[in-house]
Amino acid sequence: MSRHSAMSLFLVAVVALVASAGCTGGATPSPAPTATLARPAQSPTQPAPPAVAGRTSLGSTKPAADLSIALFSAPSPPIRGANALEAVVTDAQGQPVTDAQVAFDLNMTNMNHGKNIVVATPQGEGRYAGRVFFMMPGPWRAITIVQRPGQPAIQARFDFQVNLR
Ligand SMILES: [Cu+2]
Repeated sequence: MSRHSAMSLFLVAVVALVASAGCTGGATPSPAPTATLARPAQSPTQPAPPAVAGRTSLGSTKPAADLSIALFSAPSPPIRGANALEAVVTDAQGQPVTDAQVAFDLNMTNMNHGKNIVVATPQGEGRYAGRVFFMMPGPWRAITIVQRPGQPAIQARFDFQVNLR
């Protein structure tokens, strides 16, 4: 509980960093051209992402480019309303990636709620957290956009269920 409370103190800075990161801006949910996965990574060569107490893993990527991205939520599982999402980004050597800008492009998979992009705040150690709001229970997706300096943005798609409560 205290962890969750702490999460609620994080400020979500809205900056225009993802305008060219593959968000179409159209009326339909973006198809996430580089979408990789919706299931837990099973690569034995990649260290498991750090366990985050009290959170549910929403999955992790096979390495996209040379990065692996794991996504966690609190509460767990996610519920309608306010939630905290945290992406853990590691490189090909399993080291935390600390120089990225990370954002979550959120929508339902069975209907369009319009553009909803939340910029995550770096927490150190390759962790990036953001407060998100799910208006409805049901099937949602979070396209996690990771932009490193001087490199093309990487997108990883996570599909998951949001509970009523
Ligand atoms: Cu909906």
